[in-house]
Amino acid sequence: MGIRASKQPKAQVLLLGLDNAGKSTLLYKLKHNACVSTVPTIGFNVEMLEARKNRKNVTLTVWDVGGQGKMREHWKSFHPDTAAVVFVVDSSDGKRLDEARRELENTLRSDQLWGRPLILLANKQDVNGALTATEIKDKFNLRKICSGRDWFVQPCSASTGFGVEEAFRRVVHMVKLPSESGAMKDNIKETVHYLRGNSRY
Ligand code: G3D
Ligand code: MG
Repeated sequence: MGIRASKQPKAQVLLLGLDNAGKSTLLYKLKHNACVSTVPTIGFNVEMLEARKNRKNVTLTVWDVGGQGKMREHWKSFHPDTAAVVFVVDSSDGKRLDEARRELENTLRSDQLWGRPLILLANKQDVNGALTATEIKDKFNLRKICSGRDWFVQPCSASTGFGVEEAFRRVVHMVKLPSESGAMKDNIKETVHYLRGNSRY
């Protein structure tokens, strides 16, 4: 089983967004279909999710990196080998939209993320008065800041599960699998090692 698993195509997905956007809630909803109570992520969470793509089993390694101000400088440590970026926005928090947009723009400027698809999740759609996915798309000027890459905006609620499966399907559809020659090898151990070596958190 271990041998078969290691031959499966793998890709790394980076789950980003401001603190409190709902990243960890989303990750655990995807992994366990459960609504778990979260605490602010200090450092990162990582989960491996299985999916089917091109009639093959694939493994997506999803990194959920803490979104608090001091953590954001570490986001770039995760850029190498990222095959898709999922950016989670709290659609009910209009006051922090500009801050979220700036962080997304900074992320997309990274050379290491050139051409990688972006899936923007307009989360917390269950909250009354939440901005719609279209409003967020327009406020973020996504058409402009995503030129040169595939992108998609998905409304969802990590709490209720609304839109979460669709979001995952979209990620699987858009993620570019590394060549099976191992050009982008599974590097959880290496990345953890790197982060520990550079860690100040
Ligand atoms: P983060 O990992 O992006 O920092 P969390 O965010 O997943 O820790 O979630 C932060 C808070 O938002 C949590 O509430 C969580 O329950 C809530 N949340 C996440 N997704 C949704 C959603 O879709 N709808 C609503 N209404 N709330 C959501 P607490 O109260 O535990 O801080
Ligand atoms: Mg978190």
